[in-house]
Amino acid sequence: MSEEKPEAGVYDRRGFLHAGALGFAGAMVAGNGLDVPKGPAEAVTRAAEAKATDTRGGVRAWPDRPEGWWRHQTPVLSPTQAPVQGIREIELDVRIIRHEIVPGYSFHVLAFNGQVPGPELRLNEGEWVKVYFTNRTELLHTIHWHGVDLQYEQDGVPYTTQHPVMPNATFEYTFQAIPAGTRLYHCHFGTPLHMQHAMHGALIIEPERDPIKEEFGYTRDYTLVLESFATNDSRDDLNFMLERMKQRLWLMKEGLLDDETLAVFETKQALLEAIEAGWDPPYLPNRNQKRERAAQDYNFFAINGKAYPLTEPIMIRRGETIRVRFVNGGGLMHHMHLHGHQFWQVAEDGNVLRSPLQINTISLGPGKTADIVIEGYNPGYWTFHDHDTSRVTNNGMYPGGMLTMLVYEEMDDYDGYHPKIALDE
Ligand SMILES: [Cu+2]
Repeated sequence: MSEEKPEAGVYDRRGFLHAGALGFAGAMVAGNGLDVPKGPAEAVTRAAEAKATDTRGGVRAWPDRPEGWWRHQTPVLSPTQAPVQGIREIELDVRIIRHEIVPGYSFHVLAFNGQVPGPELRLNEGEWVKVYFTNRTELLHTIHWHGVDLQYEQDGVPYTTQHPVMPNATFEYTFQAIPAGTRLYHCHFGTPLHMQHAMHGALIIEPERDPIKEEFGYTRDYTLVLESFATNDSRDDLNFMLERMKQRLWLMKEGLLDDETLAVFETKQALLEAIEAGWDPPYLPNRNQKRERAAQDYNFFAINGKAYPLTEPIMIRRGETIRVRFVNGGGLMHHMHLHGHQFWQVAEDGNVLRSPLQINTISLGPGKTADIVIEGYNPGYWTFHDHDTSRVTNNGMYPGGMLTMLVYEEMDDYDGYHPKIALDE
């Protein structure tokens, strides 16, 4: 029979079932030929093996910790206190490239080190890092370190904490990697346009002791950067911005660039006086100037730079536990739903939750990160996708977009149904 699943009925549920839930879970799965205790004696043994706090839909506690263990290190902050020796050095640049998001379609993006998303940066909590950021475009940029407790002048907000990084210039960011957790970095200049033209990446700060690792013992660690693109407008948007920047650079070279041209004022009073004197701020409708748009017409949705069917599957084995880190680098809300499993949310915005939460759909607003742990107890091919199904499309065609799969390695040997590549259901 082709119905044979690999080792069906002998799933290793140890650690997944709770003593208190055993009767219910046993009754629930008995009719499905899945794993049930063979009798009272075995039930008692399994109950003893099961973790006291583990139950489906229930709670799970972290290992015993001293009071206040979840509080993060106090940052040193000032880069002047950075060590001269042993500081980690990272080079990042930004350039314009063409990026293929689905087979046969590519578009222009602003890419950190020529990659979409930018390279994943992995740091150890408390270590000092120096990031040399070089601008290889004719636009202006900065880098914001999202969720990092650093000195404000390293925070990458143009005209608030620094001047934007000019074409061909290099800016040095120096900070201590605090606090631990799944975080992100992104451009903060012309943010609606630049961040959503791929200037985003995962920033993972590893703690010295990780309660998630200690409690769940996961073996693989995946990062999924969620992205949304408005490719019909991107070429026009980029060209318009390049044109505007060229004008500014020419004016600057000629010594003609004043506050009003730049629309940057030293003080609020200076702005008010300029308006009083008849200056038109750029947001007036009668200026009729095309600007980067905060609300765009998104038509492609990606995970780690690729839309389905180019998305990479998440691999797992029966009995294995894996960690998945979500980083929402786009401008939309996403609701990632995994079929056939309850997973544990263990962290949000990089910070470990007071207790893990068992769910099957995780919602992330723009800039949010979340860490989940998946226990491999149900072999198969399992769809994992944004449940806002308008984002499971490529340029309006379903299926596509923000869709990947949890794949059990055992399925290689399975002679039943295997997934096809569908592009137009
Ligand atoms: Cu930028």
